[in-house]
Amino acid sequence: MSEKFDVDAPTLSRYVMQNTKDHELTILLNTLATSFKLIASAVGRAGVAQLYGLAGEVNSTGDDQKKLDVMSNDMMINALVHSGVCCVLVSEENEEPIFVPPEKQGKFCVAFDPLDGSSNIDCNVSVGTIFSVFEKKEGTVNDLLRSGADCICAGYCTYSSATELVFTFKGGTVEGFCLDPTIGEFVHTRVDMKFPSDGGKRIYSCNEGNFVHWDQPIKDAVEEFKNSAKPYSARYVGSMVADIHRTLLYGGIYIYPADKKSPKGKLRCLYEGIPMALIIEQAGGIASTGLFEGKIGRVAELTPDSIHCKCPIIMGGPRDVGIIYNCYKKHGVETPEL
Ligand code: AFP
Repeated sequence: MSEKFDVDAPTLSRYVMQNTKDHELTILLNTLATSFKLIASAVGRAGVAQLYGLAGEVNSTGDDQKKLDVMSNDMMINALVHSGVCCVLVSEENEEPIFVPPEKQGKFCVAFDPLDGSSNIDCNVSVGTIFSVFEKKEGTVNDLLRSGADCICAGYCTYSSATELVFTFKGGTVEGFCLDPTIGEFVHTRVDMKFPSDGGKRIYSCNEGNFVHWDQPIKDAVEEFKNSAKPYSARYVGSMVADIHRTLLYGGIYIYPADKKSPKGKLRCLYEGIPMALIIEQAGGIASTGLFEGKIGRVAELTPDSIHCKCPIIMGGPRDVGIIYNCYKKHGVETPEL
């Protein structure tokens, strides 16, 4: 019987309670986990519940909102507002920040993309939620417009063949939890996740349709990936959560660089760049901006100048980020030490 039933389930709540003495942070993570269960359920039932398709609105970033985008957003906002531990919320789906009513306010500010990659949803390709957490200072949006170095917790949840939550506390390890549908709990399945130290699988991941817009060093590096003695495989889902989850587990490199068409890149700094950078770095990888506004820096050190601002992203291990840096060096660009 004990082979089939876990009599000592290492749940998310247990992990969080054991690893932080902060009760409000425990409530926050449980609240987030509840929203992820709700979103997973909606994504899983999208076909039968006729949730595919557009809601008829355009979101803060100019994308058409899907019905599931709207639902996922409502699920997260309702859960976080009523948690009693949040103060300011920023969602990809809302142009303006959301201020929690004073009687329900707590000490956290949370930025999130409730359903990232949702243009993939109607054909059942993986989607995910990404979040970053900051501590309240003045209770305004400025609390979120701070360096990624001030982010106290970051993570993502992927809705795919399994629902999996990966998160890290500032300066901590990266931990993975799978939703066990038989008990409705996230169970600790990946302990101290590490980016493969040898760089892992030789995979490059990017939207190569943007090739003509890229700077020469990025074009050269991608050509090098393809033409090396052992050519890299191309893998690109177009859902950041899926592409980063694969990169973290298998290795390789994921890039969405700044280019002539999008000088700041495409991805959103607060709820895509910074949280993913924290996870990649704390798992032992590199999260670089590539050449951005005249220099190459760490995504995790960026300070967003507005809640929906963008940033370029180059994420991988030293083996592959090094190939990109060498291409920059050949064009006279100073590169950080790896
Ligand atoms: P959607 O949520 O509109 O599908 O955008 C997804 C996303 O923000 C990120 O998850 C992907 O990695 C990236 O955009 C894909 O962008 P391209 O379609 O330009 O490749």
